[in-house]
Amino acid sequence: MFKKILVANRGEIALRVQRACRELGIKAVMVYSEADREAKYVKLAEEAVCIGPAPSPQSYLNMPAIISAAEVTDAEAIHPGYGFLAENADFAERVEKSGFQFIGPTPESIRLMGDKVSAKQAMIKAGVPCVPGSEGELPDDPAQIRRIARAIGYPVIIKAAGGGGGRGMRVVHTEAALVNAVQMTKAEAAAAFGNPAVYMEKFLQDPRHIEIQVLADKHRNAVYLGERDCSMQRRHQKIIEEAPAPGIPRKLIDKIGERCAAACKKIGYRGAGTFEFLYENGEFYFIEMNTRVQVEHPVTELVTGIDIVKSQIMVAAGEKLPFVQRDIQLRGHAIECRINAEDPYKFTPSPGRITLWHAPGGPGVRVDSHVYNNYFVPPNYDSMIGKVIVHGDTREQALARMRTALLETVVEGIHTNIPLHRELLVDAKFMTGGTNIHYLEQWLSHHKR
Ligand code: MV4
Repeated sequence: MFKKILVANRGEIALRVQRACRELGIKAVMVYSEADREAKYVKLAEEAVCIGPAPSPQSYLNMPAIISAAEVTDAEAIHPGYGFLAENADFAERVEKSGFQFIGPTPESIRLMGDKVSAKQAMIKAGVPCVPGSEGELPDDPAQIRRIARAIGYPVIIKAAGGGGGRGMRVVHTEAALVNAVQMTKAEAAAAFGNPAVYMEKFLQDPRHIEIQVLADKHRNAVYLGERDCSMQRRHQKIIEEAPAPGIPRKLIDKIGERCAAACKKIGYRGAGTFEFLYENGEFYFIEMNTRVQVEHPVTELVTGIDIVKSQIMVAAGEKLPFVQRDIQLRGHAIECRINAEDPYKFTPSPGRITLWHAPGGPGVRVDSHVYNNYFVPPNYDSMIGKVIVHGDTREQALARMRTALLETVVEGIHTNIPLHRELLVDAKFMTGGTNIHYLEQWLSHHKR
């Protein structure tokens, strides 16, 4: 096992990885920007290295600074967390070329999944069901483009191979708008991702966003850890996630999960990963794979009892997964509410000093946050300041525990989205379960504040 790991991230996930290291008896080296100098997880660390000024391009995205920090502290491995460099294949490659273990998949896997066209082709080959669409990249010939769209049927969606997470997509409803839309998307993709390649899919109108968590080791063992429902989102920012997904037959999830685990074995995937699906009319359609630990991993940890971050570290060190598929049993229901420093209805960022912080507690309540009394939320980064996660025997119990937890939570000095969460937790449709990806935006449009 590693003796020392460098944590190349900030905020709640940096603290989450530090906690996993402590549990494993591994020393964690924290890196921090000038804006995060006062963070408690930095003070709490036996070692910490300043990697640059507040703007992330000069600190958390600064590859030479991070690799140098690993060199001077004699770390053996680097955990990238999520965001920043977590899905940067060139970073993973530079980490390994410098003699460190990257805690995540190989650069080849990251590259394969980073290109959404090659990702989809790999998944089709591995037997994972995908959205009907073009066979790979779209050709330039307008007649061929029209032929492909006719075969798929309108509406279609044009997506950039270099995109993902909602970037570089365009919905097309008619043939009249098609060729221009393809050209526009290609031009935007070339500018944004340095890759003009685009592909086409049938546009699904009212899907849910369901994702499957996987874990794989370096010995071709792979398991799936059930699913998460991440449909409650606005502008591709998830705000509530839960496991299991309400109302989806377990047999169907198991069938898809088996395919995901088999795909991992087939491509030699290792580490934690997430297969993102759209779910509509009882069918799953793969859209993308995330090659990192995700913000919402705790709901899966609570229903499976498996520590995903510890598992990432153990498999990176070459250990075999200590469980097989039949060992993985789901228990109860978990819900996560992301707490953002923002206006709850206008969504404008609300950085600044937190004059009072009181975290909730009690049975089945978990708080993943780096925040404390008098903490200053820097304006330079993502607005998420923590997550409240609850576990109950049933979804109803989890909902009740979340309502109590958010009633107990006190954040003064800045605005947060807690008032929005409190309203959603008593919303009749959400309480029934199974709302789709458009629900929150529709709800907001007629709950004007
Ligand atoms: C789609 C889709 C409908 N049909 N693909 C957006 C993020 C990216 N991961 C894929 N996305 C979508 N792809 C087809 N063929 C609708 C979305 C989409 C979406 C997906 C998941 C969660 C939220 C979303 C919000 C808007 C659109």
